[in-house]
Amino acid sequence: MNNERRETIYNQAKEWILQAGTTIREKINDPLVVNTKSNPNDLVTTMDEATESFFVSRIKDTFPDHFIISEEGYGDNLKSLDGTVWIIDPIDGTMNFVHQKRNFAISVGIYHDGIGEIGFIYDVMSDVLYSAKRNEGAYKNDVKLAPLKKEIIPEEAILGMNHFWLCENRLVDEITMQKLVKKVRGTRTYGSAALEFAYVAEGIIDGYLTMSLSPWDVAAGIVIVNEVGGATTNIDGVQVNMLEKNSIFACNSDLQKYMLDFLQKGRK
Ligand code: 2AM
Ligand code: CA
Ligand code: CA
Ligand code: CA
Repeated sequence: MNNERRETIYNQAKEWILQAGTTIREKINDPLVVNTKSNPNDLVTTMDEATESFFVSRIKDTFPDHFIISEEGYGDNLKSLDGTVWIIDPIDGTMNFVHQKRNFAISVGIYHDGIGEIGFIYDVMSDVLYSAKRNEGAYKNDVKLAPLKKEIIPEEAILGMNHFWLCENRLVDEITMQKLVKKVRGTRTYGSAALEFAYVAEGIIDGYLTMSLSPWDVAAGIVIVNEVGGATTNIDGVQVNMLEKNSIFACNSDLQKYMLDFLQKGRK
């Protein structure tokens, strides 16, 4: 994708994201219709759907040759990442949106022929926009994020992860995960994958570990974390496939080898 084209798409995406965020803030106290999807904790609201539909209709009008992968069903059913593909989560952290009215984000990753070119993660209620363009660094609002510091050791690391890792699970035995939780300085669970990626990029957590996420949960975060020199793979150290669900391990690259070795010890 040439730079001029990318700049146009970046500016347009940013405008729509800020606009969608303003609408959500204006309606944050309106009565909500909440439905469930795969299980009683898997929520979707009319706001998730309206926000996704807003993006899809704008993109289809303005960039009719672009494709869309998105959570709530308004996008395309893609078998390939050829061309320009917007990978959108209209509200990441729907449970937080419903229960807390904060700590959720709009996540938009824009890929061209499978390469992440642009990433946006918008913390709507805080009005903080994380953004990145490939090879141009990552930003928190207008401030450039520093490259992640290299000297981090596990004993001084804070990891983002949810508590299901400590229950019996299909990926890593829970004793190994309990050892990991005791080894590191601290753990955090924020409830929005996109925000956890943004926090890794900002350097306020040192890694983020998750069992199974969809492309829209991670597409923007991967672009942003890569731009500060972080590592973004699955828990086996393999590149993430943007057409499937993946386990995820995003981190300061200094921690990567240690953590991947640790996880392999308990890998099922
Ligand atoms: P969502 O809010 O867009 O669904 C919560 O721990 C994080 O995991 C959120 O980023 C959430 O995204 C994501 N997630 C992915 N699949 C989920 C599911 N089936 N149920 C709840 N959260 C899910
Ligand atoms: Ca969801
Ligand atoms: Ca999500
Ligand atoms: Ca979502």
